[in-house]
Amino acid sequence: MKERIEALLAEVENLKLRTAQEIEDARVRLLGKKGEITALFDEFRNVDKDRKREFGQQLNRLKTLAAAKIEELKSAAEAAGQSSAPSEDLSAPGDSYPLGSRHPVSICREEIVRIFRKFGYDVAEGPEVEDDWHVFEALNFPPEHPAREMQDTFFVTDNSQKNPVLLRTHTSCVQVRCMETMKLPIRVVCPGRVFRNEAISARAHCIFHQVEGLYIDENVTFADMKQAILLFAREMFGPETQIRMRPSYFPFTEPSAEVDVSCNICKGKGCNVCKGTGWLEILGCGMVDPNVLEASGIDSRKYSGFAFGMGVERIAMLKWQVKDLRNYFENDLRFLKEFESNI
Ligand code: 2NL
Repeated sequence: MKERIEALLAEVENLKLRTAQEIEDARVRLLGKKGEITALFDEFRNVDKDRKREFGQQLNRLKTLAAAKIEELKSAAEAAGQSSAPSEDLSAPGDSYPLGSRHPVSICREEIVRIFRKFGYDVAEGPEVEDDWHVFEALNFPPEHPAREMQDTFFVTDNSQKNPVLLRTHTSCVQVRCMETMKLPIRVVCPGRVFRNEAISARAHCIFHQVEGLYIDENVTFADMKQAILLFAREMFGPETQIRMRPSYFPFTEPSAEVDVSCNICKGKGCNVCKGTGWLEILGCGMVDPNVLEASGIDSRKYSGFAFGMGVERIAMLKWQVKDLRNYFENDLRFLKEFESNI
């Protein structure tokens, strides 16, 4: 018995194990139910009375030492990154996360802005919460114009007061700020969110997006505007695209026009998207009214300019034949995922 205790003591002293599994195996072999040290305790019952004290002390020392050694090895292994849990498979592929996609309205807005930047226009943004001056007064809206009523505009302050605060109903107010502050000549596009107090339907929403443009210099003519819009339309809808202009009215331009592009689905033959006409309306435009130039401190005898505005949701509807505007605001993943390839 003495030799076996001594042999085991020496073995315990020299234990050099690395992995959690090796350490656990050694613990079972020495201290487990059928382990060697446990077996010695069983034999201890048969030891002569006069040697019991001596062997008892040695056995207890062996057991304490073995348990301490196992604990020591375990913490050393854990510190070296070997937890007692099964180790990770480092060659396994990483977790995959679903990729988002760009919103069709963002894709369209960026495409419009990209084209005008290429033509040499700057990009300007301004506040969504504006005052009556920048949204209506400076743009030649008469005092009784219906857009100035509660039914059409969201007011932030009482609209019976002078110069009330409101949510902008178009991004022209950003261009008014450009005319007030920028050096002439001005070439600028203003993308942004606008707000109208309207009932939500397939064709209207109370929040939508516009891109407006403004070009002011000496001797700017209607022909310059027509050419700029034609070049834009061909970049946006393809090199075969034709445009036509119909007379229209806006308080801030004179003369004013609405612009249609030839339907790129039926190539002008007539289909259900263009409702058989062969044409699709894409924007409104006109020569900036002299009153509007003067309101922002620009000499209308020296300078002239053109301006245009378009609804981004409308352009995106035409581009992808989306029938219901509400799709753009609901963020239903089944709809958004259809634009993944346009990233
Ligand atoms: C449309 C029509 C238009 C403008 C916007 C404008 C801005 C200034 C001066 C004059 Cl600062 N005009 N903007 C001009 C004509 C039409 O928008 O149908 N938009 C969705």
